Amino acid sequence: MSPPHPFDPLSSAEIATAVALVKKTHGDGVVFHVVSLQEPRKAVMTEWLAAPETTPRPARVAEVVVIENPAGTVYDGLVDITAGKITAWEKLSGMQPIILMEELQHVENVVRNDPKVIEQCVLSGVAREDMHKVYCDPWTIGYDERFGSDVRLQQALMYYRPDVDNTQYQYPLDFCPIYDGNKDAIIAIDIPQVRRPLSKVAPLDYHHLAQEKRGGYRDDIKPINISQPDGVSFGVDGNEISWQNWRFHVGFNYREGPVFNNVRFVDNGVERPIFYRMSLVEMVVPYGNPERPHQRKHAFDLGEYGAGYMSNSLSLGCDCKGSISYLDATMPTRAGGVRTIKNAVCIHEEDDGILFKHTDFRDDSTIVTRARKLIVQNIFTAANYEYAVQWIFHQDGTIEPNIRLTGILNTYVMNPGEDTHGWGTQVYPGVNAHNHQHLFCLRINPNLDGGHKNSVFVSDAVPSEAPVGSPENFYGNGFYTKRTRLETPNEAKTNFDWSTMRTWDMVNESKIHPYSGKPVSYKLVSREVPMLLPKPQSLVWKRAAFARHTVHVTKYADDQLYPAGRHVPQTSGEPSLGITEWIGEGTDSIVDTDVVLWHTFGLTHFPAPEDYPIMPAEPIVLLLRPRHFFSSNPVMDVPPSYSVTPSQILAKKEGVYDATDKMSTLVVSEKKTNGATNGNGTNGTNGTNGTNGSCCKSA
Ligand code: ABN
Ligand code: CU
Repeated sequence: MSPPHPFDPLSSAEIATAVALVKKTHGDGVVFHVVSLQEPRKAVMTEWLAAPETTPRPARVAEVVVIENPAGTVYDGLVDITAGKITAWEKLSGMQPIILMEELQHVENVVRNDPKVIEQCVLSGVAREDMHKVYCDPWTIGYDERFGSDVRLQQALMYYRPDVDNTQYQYPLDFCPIYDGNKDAIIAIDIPQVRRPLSKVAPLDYHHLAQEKRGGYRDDIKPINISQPDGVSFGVDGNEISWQNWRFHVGFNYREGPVFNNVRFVDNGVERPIFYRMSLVEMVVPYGNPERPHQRKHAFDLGEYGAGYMSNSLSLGCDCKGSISYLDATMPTRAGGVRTIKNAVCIHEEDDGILFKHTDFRDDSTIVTRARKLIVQNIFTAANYEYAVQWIFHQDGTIEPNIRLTGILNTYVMNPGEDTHGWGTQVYPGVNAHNHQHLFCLRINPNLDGGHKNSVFVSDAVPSEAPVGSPENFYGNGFYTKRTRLETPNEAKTNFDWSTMRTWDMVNESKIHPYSGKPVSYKLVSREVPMLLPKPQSLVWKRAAFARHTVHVTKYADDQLYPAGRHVPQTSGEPSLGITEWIGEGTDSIVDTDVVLWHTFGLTHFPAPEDYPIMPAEPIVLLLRPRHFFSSNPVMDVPPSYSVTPSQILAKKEGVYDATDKMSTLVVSEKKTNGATNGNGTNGTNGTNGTNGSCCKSA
């Protein structure tokens, strides 16, 4: 068997080797929170990538984070799997490693059997014998100053299901038990001053059984299918993907889910590096109700729980439609076993509308070319919410990170007629969904054209500074792009500016475009960029420093991956970990060097009844666009559906290029209405449709 690609995730055998080495040295009392590839150091990996045949293969190294019980001591180490030895082993204090689903699931049993919790359930209106109908979503506590960071804590958000098929989020309970993992016990219960008994409102459920009782499903949707009769146009070789001119490696880890390494684009036969590494590295979901204990409700879904750990097994024809390739993910279990998430990533193509088109109004000469896109998707479930993360590669060199939020609102019980004080919305009788934000952090390490020396600029669209009537701007219409190079991490703390439609350019200043005279660049276009609403000095502001600005830029360093810190549960934000530590004084030069761009984007969610009981997916779209990168439009060699030149029109169409899709069919409207009667939606009066060939011919 060929050795793994150095960016490949650890295999089951490698996880087993790392676990065995740790257990041999540290005993069977350890439980495993992380056993994951430590990607090769960039310097070593860059050498290997340049000459894989002749350069020694980088060692396979596992990052390992364990808790040694019964003391609950946390260790963070490295295991060199190739050499078969532990190479680093550090005892941590006041830090809690990522929380595991196994830990969360256990807490539900604990709360059901805890006498004080039972007492509160009964007070809320749950029958004592119905504790099996009580559920909880245990969240890591976030940070609670009463308990600090030394003991491992969870806050149990409590719910009730009258029937096992009822969604629990419509029956929240009003109190919140605190679970101590070291003691394996409930150590406190937060009880609000105003009590809110269990809602007795009839359920509104979303599963098919509930819908069938409500009258069933609509019957006016005809099938729509993606058909690729000649197979797909992408190649999957292990974790290396090639599609059209794209080449990249997709890794996967417990925390980020998919990781894109060594992203290149073949331009006229030459492979041009674009990004060394690109991934989602963190997200924070702060809730906006300041009343205790809701102030504590904010989740770091990647750093505290792990997008990889929470990944769904995607299924054919549902999560991904068409001709699909899948990648499995191999994760450790707490006991040191191996768990495979089948189909954790799906890869497929879709039609993407028109890539380009032009018709000359004089003579109907025309070209129309359809676009195709490649989607690499991962979906994870973070308790109530689903995040469908799509990385969409376009033929023109654009990469589109696209996240669809769906799933269920996090809810709290409310009394009839209760004032939400604006901190939430009654989305259903008795159900208060608090305001919150979903803020993601994208990390990009560019290496445009192989240069590990890049800079970042902000681009602002601005009017001329010269006043109307001045010689430079006499008519007042002048405007231009103001490009400002970000010289230091302090200067690079930049925010989206609606008034200038600000974008950010990652640039290789040593490669100048021959026509535009501008350096090759990739532009970040992102407009869903709410500012962090928790105030400066608030707990979230301190813990999620990456979310204070739309963009940060730091100098590259191996291991600076996670902007809220390597171990996120129960950090106090004092000091603020991750990006603030790395920025330090913020005065080092970030010009023409190996840089990392951190981008925070997302949305502020004011829940509404339409989000209930399950949210229709809401998309967030960003674009990474080549600018001054290609000599001209890089997709002119994509075969058009239809092309006819002026001379062919004059010569009555000899040699017309016609590759129109023979699967597409004409739908003729049964109803004849005045004016628009030709069935294809065009009115056929200006001569541009119906005369220039089969592509645009009317019926
Ligand atoms: N959204 C916080 C969360 C994620 C996973 C499990 C529990 C809670
Ligand atoms: Cu939301």
